[in-house]
Amino acid sequence: PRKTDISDANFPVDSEGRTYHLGTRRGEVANRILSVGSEKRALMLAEYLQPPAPGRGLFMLESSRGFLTITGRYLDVPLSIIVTHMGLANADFVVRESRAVVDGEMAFIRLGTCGALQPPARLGSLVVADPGAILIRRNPDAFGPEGEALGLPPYTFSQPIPSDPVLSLALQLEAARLLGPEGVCSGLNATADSFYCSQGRRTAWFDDRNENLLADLLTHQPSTVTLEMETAQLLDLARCSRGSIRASAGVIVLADRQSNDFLGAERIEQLERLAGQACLAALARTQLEDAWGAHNGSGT
Ligand code: R1P
Ligand code: URA
Repeated sequence: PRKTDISDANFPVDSEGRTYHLGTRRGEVANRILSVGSEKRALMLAEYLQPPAPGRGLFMLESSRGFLTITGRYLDVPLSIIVTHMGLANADFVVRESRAVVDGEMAFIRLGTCGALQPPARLGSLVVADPGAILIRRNPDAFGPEGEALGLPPYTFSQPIPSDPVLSLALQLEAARLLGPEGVCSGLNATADSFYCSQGRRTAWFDDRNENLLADLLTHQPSTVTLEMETAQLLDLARCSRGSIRASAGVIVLADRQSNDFLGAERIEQLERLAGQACLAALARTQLEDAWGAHNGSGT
């Protein structure tokens, strides 16, 4: 979009009503959103969308911060795919700035990748975050001069944050249809604020004090099966959305944290396509108070 001045330091928008980081405005975003971690995944899944209106292309807009929004239809229902990139802050931008330009109830599904801690999550399966996700945060105070003396824990674990049961079930059913029943399972996810230290990965360069992190995590929540970086933020915002957002997530296991195996690139892409279609179908088939009107965006 054209650069215009920003107003309102509390919730910045430009003179066209475009949000500060995603760059979208009312009419360009649907109330059903598939949030994905990479542009490659988004463009691949956009192949399954139909245009928002006959005779038009898909709406596509990439902001100056690299957030790509693609809006079209799936099963004739308006739907957006948004590249969320990685981490808690980016998930926060996507949910809050999309919420600001959409009327009516919204549904978000995240399709991501993850590491597996224990069965039933296994390499190549899709794990639906049902019952939800916990948040693991590094605690900087533990690493400061008084941290050790005070016995502060280097990492903190939140209580589980629930996913929407209707959306989660819809995703499991659609995924079982496309991946086969043995290709999908459900379980508690853990979202970490780093790929490295707060997921228990160890390197020599930093004092991370995370030797016992995965064991401590399983003591805190024995049923945790997956580790990734966004789901808990999405679920927390949905829980706090005054009933205006339903959210769930499915994550493809590409790293086995016990055997250290990693899934091949070709298989990851196959699974992204199938799981992606399951997410799109679950979003399209979930009933919402749908106030999304005719598409009036100015995309390509
Ligand atoms: C880390 O490699 C990234 O992969 C996972 C994590 O949550 C993090 O974003 O998900 P995505 O594949 O959706 O990015
Ligand atoms: N994404 C993560 O955040 N962790 C993993 O182990 C794999 C993918």
